[in-house]
Amino acid sequence: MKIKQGIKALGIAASLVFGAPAIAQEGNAEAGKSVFKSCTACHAVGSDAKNRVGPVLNNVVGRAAGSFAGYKYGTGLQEAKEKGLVWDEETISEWLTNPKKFIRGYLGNKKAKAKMAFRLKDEQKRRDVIAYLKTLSDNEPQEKAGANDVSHGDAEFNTAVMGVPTVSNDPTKDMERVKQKLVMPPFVPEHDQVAKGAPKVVEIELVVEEKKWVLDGDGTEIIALTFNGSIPAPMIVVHEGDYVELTLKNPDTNIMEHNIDLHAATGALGGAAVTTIAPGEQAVLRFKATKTGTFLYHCAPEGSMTPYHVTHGMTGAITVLPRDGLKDDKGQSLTYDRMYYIGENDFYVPRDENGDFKNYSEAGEDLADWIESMKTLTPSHVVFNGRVGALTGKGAMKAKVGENVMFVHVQGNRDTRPHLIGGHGDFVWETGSFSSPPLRDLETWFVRGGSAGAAMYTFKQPGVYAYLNHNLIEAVELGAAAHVVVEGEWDDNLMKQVYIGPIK
Ligand code: HEC
Ligand SMILES: [Cu+2]
Repeated sequence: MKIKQGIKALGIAASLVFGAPAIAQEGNAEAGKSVFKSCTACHAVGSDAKNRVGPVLNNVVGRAAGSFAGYKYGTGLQEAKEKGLVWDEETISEWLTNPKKFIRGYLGNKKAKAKMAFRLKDEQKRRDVIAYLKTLSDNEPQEKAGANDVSHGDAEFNTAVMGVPTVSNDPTKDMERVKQKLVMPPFVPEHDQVAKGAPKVVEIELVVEEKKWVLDGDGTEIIALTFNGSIPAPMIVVHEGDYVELTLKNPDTNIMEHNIDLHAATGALGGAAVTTIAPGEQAVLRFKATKTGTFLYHCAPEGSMTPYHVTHGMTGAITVLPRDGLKDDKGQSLTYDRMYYIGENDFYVPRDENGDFKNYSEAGEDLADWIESMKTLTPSHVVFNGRVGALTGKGAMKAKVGENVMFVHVQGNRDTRPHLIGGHGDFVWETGSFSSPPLRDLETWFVRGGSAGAAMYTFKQPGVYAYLNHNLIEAVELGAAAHVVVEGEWDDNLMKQVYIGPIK
């Protein structure tokens, strides 16, 4: 007899003697109810429960896999349903240990997919949560709705409203197409400030990378979620009237579902409703850039997953320039010599019982801890360009005296207040809108969480300038600071150290 079978046989024998089930130890439904909190980011239960990121879990023990009405299962569970998989304590436990591995083993297919990006590694917790699931039926009252009930727009988008594209109704069929080469922040893609010729179709490709990411000099690490591997995601630059044709790819090696909501786009949750893709899929979204300004874009899957993805790095900016370029408050043309792009992100790295940052090895593993920690609204890190000090030293921005520099600043989540120490905002589009006149001569400007803003300054003195979030605690203690190294001649007329020394 093989060892495994032996253990099973012993289990059955024991259950005959003591009346215990074949599973080694009974779970505790009361404890399981509290474990289930980590499932509610994606699953609802109770009489009025609706499908969320995952299906409703009423009666799931004993239910055919992949069978809850109205839920779009991944191909793996669809196939498993065909093969007759019915959830029992043992299969749910294996699924929770590692959904992908379980489904691959069950189907004997190394490429089978599971959409559930979550694992419950602790065996006792698995038993407890399954014991809790066994107590649930359709007649249970709905679990008290938490904040995670509020999804991003909470709309089941009906693709029927969008219409089917055909060659005859394609407004872009005769338009020139260009591919925009995206670059790493704080740099921005090459672009014309005044548009040349007629509106174009600008093709953009974003690839989601879930990757290890170091946040600070102590080596604090998270599994970041990124567009194209950078935090912030790359800047996109187009002109008003252009069509953006964006290809979003979610490689097979990823664990989570992703999508994109662009604040420059109109309808369908900014595109999020029609771009949600599982690992191994891609989506192509086309939208017309009708509003000028500089805008946030971000991932927005559903419920708690939206702030979770946003606070793991999935924010970027798209700038839509007026076709005839930027104007000052009197309608005169304004041009810049260079543009820099600062992405500010707040992170909420969970801590262990000693107060040390916890470490995780896979995307989604920190989900339950992270949701708890982000609900404190107390970030562990607030940084520019993804890590403390990224835009200082070798990474510092550069300029010359006399150059007019445009700074675009994006924050997907928290309010921020950019300030250039020793300089000013000559022209500031605080809200990001270019159809509103810029404010003049600001000391500090305000960028609302969930938006991008732009400020222009002509440097008049050389030196190392700090560009920071003027909540100085966030800047100095949490990391929201950068440097601009400016070369040129010092102007004594503007400032001179007249004397320093003992009191005379
Ligand atoms: C990050 C979101 C997420 C979390 C957290 C999550 N799940 Fe899931 N779950 C899913 C998704 C998505 C599916 C559908 C999988 C598929 O179609 O491949 C799923 C499917 C399931 C299924 C199969 C249901 C069916 O109808 O076939 C079970 C059982 C399940 N989850 C249990 C749990 C439990 C228990 C927890 C908490 C310990 C949990 N899940 C946490 C997203 C999640
Ligand atoms: Cu995402």
